[in-house]
Amino acid sequence: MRRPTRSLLVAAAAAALVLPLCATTAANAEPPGFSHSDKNTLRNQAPRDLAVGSAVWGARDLVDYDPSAPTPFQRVLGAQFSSLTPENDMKWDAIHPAPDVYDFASADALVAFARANHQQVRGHTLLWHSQNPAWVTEASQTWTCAQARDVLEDHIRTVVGHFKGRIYEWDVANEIFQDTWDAGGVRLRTEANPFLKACADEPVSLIGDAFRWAHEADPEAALFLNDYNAEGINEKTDAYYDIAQQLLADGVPLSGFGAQGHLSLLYGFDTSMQANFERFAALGLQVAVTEADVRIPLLPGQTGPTPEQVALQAERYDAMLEACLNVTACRSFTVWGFPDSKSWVPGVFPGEGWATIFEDDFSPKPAFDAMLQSLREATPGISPRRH
Ligand code: 9MR
Repeated sequence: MRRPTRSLLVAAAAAALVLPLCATTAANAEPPGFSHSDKNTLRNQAPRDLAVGSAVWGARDLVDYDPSAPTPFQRVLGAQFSSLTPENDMKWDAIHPAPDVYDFASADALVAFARANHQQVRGHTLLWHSQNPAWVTEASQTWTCAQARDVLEDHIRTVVGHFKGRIYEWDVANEIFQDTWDAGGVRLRTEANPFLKACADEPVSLIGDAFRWAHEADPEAALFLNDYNAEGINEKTDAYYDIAQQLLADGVPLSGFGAQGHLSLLYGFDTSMQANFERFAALGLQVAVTEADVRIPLLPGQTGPTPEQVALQAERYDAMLEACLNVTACRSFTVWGFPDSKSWVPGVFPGEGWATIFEDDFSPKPAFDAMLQSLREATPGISPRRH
């Protein structure tokens, strides 16, 4: 438990009165003056055993990085977060565009940015049904399981090996279970995922080997299962709980379970999130919030979120962070990019948006303020950054 004692809470509340919050309502042309030494940043208020991260798309936002002249976005990214997740740069279509071609350029730029800013990197992702290159989609039509295994093994050994020692957590298997509303309900994606499809007779064996190959390529990295709609206790997380037990019983080097945390104000918050994390922690696993964002739906005629929606968004972000802070096995909490103009949400959910914790001018939203305050209360004072 990382919860503060009552007296620490009182002390933190008193400190909050004298320490100016970096949250302001002013719309600045320049980002607020965040710096690595700023006490009022997420990374510097986080408990020492919790990385606070953001997704970032290296190919779009980091390849031009000049440490002596960072962009406003890069300044905030470096100052606020102790961990980065490549939003797209380590996915198959980006990093393995042709059978014999690996392209590490933008992922390397991301890792270089992280090193320059004393940040860790979460790898994302090695086995997924989406964002596979055309050559995989085409070749997989005729794969035997042995062929699929060879292709996946080469990919995992090459990619994980390339970044050996520079990635602290890898999302090895992403979204491997269907949703309740998919045909067949919650079961392994043996149709949409080309690798699981080729090995539909023995998918768990393939998944286990994916973890084994990754572990052999980088024994220091913590290896995760990761999915959406996986915050609370539900049919999908029951399936993950079962497969995690099975993999562990088989001696598979599984280290953790990640709940992505893509929420919408259209739905209520599942208060069983902490209990869900606790049951995975009881298996000896780490847990993580890997892709947090909270999208806001607008009614017809509305041009922006209401103050009530913004306040509710802050509550939801903070509820996810609290679930993580309350479980010691939760070692990383990652938001899925910022500011709103860089978010994936409007492109996928028409009518919804405003999902991140920073305004487009990088002024912090109430969600940021709430998270900063919770981190401050969890461990009063400044915790050393993780390196
Ligand atoms: O944010 C990512 C977006 O830029 C891509 O276009 C999209 C393609 O599927 O993937 C988004 O990230 C996803 C992540 O990799 C896995 N969980 C869901 C995320 C949002 O779709």
